[in-house]
Amino acid sequence: MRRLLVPVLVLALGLLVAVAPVAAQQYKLEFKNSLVVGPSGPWGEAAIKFAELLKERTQGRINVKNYFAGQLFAGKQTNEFTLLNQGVADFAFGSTINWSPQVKELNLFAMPFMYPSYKALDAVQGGEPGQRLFKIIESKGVIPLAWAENGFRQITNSKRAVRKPEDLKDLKIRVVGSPIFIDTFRALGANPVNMNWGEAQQAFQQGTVDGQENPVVSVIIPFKLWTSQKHLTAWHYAIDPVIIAVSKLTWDGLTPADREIVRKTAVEMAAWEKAGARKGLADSTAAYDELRKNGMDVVTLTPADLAAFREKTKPVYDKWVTEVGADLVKSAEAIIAKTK
Ligand code: X2X
Repeated sequence: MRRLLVPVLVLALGLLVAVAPVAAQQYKLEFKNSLVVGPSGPWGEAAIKFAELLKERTQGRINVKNYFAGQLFAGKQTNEFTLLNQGVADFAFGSTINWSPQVKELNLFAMPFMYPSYKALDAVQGGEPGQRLFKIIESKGVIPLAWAENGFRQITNSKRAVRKPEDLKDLKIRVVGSPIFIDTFRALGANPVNMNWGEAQQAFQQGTVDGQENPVVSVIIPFKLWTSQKHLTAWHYAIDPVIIAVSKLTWDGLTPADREIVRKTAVEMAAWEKAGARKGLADSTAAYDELRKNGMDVVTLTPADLAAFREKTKPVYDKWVTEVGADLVKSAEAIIAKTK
């Protein structure tokens, strides 16, 4: 009897270890989260809260370290998706623009003058196109958890007020390395140049480029772009969502209970961040007032002004319908039309 007991106990113990969920000590000590921006502004602040909440909610099992300002991808922002796919980054709070070289369907949000309102954007993200995009991302080894936001992108420059396409003529405008932006700014008669965000800030200071385009609350205010950019035109020509995502390699290593905590926390943080990115824009003029207070001149456009920009960029829109996928664009257009 006694002879039997020991091997049975050993066997039982072995089984217990084999079926036990991944224990805390089996997780790596640090999960890396990638961001292109710094810690200030809603985008960075949401990442800080995300790390704090995950640590608390998993009793320290999931310890996220935020790598701000493109540290993980050495400044090359269009590499972020690949890092996630390879598991070099565990998480990212990533702009869809930066991921669009690997997921070309994400150019759906950069189609010139497609989104008339936040309502239209939310309906597209919450509807069929949003679900389809999440499936495409997942098929590429990245698990998208929730839609957050950089925001509607507005044009700024150091030279002159922009009210009509001709005002952009020959202005050297920094854009992200996603080809749709080169197409759009060429169509408008400007001189677009690709540049990573880190280098771009130096270029603004040195005056080697004239302008750029970025959202007011998430980027222009936290980065104090008024130190180099005098004129802003609120033309809402493209929207830039942020997706909170996790590498599939990382996700597969988490227990089901921890995955649930991660998903829930990402959804909460995305909603919090989206509200922050829209604050002073959707509900008041506070964000524009802040720019004016800092010496910027803010131009708003009439529907007739906007029509001139839309007309100039129509060939770009038409070209990118095919690049993005006609089906996907149609699906989004139908949803947008219903929100008007
Ligand atoms: O580089 C930019 O312009 C930024 C910060 O908006 C993105 O990451 C797309």
